Amino acid sequence: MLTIYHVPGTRGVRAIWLCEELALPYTVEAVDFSPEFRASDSWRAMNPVGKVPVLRDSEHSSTDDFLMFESGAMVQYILDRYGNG
Ligand SMILES: N[C@@H](CCC(=O)N[C@@H](CS)C(=O)NCC(=O)O)C(=O)O
Repeated sequence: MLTIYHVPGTRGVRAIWLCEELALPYTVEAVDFSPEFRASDSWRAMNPVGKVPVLRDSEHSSTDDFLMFESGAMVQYILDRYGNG
């Protein structure tokens, strides 16, 4: 399952749009866009540069979830892994 940590009106819509186009199951988690939250250790562990979006792929491996940032890279990842050509 793909989870997109997103703030409405920001770049996370790129990954959301692609999931819709590919008819992939995904969920959207709302992120607190405040500078304080984005500076927090918990968020920096998910996105070291403190921005949004973040993508989680819980089916990347049998042991660990896969986390990534950079929306353009997310699009490429989703296409490579789930685009089916
Ligand atoms: N190149 C990054 C840019 C990420 C980015 O700048 N996100 C904006 C929202 S669209 C953000 O978090 N801005 C807050 C900030 O720059 O402090 C990507 O495409 O994911």
